[in-house]
Amino acid sequence: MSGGIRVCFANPGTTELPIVGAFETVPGIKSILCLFEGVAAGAADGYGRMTERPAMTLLHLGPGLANGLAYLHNARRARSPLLNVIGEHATWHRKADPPLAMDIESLAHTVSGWVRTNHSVKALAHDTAEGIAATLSGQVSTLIVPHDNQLAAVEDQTIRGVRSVFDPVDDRAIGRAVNCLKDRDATALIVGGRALRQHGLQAAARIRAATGCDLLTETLPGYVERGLGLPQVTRIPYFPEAAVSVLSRYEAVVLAGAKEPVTFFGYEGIRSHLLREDQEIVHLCGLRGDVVEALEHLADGLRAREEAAVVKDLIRPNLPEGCLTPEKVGLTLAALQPENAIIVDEGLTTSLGDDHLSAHLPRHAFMTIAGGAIGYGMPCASGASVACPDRPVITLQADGSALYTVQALWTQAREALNITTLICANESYRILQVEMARTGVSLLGPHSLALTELRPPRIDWVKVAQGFGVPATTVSRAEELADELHRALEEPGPHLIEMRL
Ligand SMILES: Cc1ncc(C[n+]2csc(CCOP(=O)(O)OP(=O)(O)O)c2C)c(N)n1
Ligand SMILES: [Mg+2]
Repeated sequence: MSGGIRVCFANPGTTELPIVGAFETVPGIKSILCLFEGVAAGAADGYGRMTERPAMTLLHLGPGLANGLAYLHNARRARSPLLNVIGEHATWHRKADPPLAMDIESLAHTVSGWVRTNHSVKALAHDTAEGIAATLSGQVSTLIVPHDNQLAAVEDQTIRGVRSVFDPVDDRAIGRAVNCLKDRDATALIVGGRALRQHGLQAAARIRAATGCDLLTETLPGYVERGLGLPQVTRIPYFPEAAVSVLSRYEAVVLAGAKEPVTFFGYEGIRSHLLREDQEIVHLCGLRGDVVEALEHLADGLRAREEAAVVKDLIRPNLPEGCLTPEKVGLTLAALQPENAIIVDEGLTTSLGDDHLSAHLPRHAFMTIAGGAIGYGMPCASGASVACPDRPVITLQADGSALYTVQALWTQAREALNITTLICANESYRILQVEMARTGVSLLGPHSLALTELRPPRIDWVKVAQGFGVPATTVSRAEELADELHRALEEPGPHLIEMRL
């Protein structure tokens, strides 16, 4: 019946109550209450990133979906499989234009690769199967089900034919990539999407060993497997000058499951596209293609050997001491993160730039904000932990972003999830201050400060966390952070550590 769906992150209303009731009789789907639709969407995103299988959200009409959109946007950019199920008013009632009525489909199209309103009970199992299948190539599906169709008896409850469909590998594109990597001197392979998981990365490492190309990825990949036995993949830097300086050294780049790199914002005098016109770009496969298979074909086409050069030595940094800085936070995390950790990075200005340590650390999963809509960290960590309850999850969480979806802490406590949240309490929207400084503003005026400082009043993160049922402490020195992180990782259940930066 469930078509492979195991978990539903939900915030239901009256128009979804028949589905809530159905969970009582249909075994196999765990329902998890999230106290804001953005938390439900972000959690389903985290679940999808970890498992490559969709979780379901259950959202209430247009307003419920609207509340989830920012985090569905991140899921779309992360290419997460995710199924939204949204209740609609009963078909006969919709015409009356009741207060909560809204154009749900229009909202859904902004984030979904597949959208359907169910028009008959007979088609419900089929619609659900198609919606789930569409998620499997890495996209959001939205199924809108009118209340009367939810209530009607369904004869055929079997959800059949849930298969993933990738575009076939294009041999001519493989040939072009082989020639490009052989003939050109300075080349880069930019990998994205599913290529950032073990098999794709191993194929990429073979290609690098055979051709000497560099391995790069997008600035904000949705999911990367990192650590011993995997090649280090360099993220293209966030700021355009640094990104251009990394990319300008290549004669040619091959894009494998990644889009052509562009700047985050339009900065005066800087091109949107980070590659110059004279740099050759070869598209190995489109975003809907099977990028892992394409990379394996490319490696074979280059006669790349199986044993590729990957990092094998564990190197942990020494634990730093003294007042906490962003750099010391990164070092402490690298020194202590356990085998198989899941690192959810929304540290923003506290986390830019400690990637070079990661290849020598134990295996871990690493996730970023992908679509840039802040507040994804704690929800995404929640979903990742539901997907992988035995793996320790560490969320590096900027303070301003945390406040968008802070209710995720309650779900973490209720579900007893093994998540340690490290709040980067710099008490400001620091990145906006950095961006203002980039435009030449050296001293922030009162309006700029009013809109970028998070004090007064100071947010007391220990009380906030405790209020949601999560044990919490505060630290301001690196030694304290190491002690508290160690303790939090030892104890089951969620913890929060406020890092005063
Ligand atoms: C949903 C959404 N709203 C607003 C923004 C604009 N924005 C980007 S970063 C930022 C502030 C981030 O501050 P914080 O999370 O404290 O990180 P810091 O810069 O201090 O490291 C804002 C408001 C956004 N990217 N997404
Ligand atoms: Mg901040």
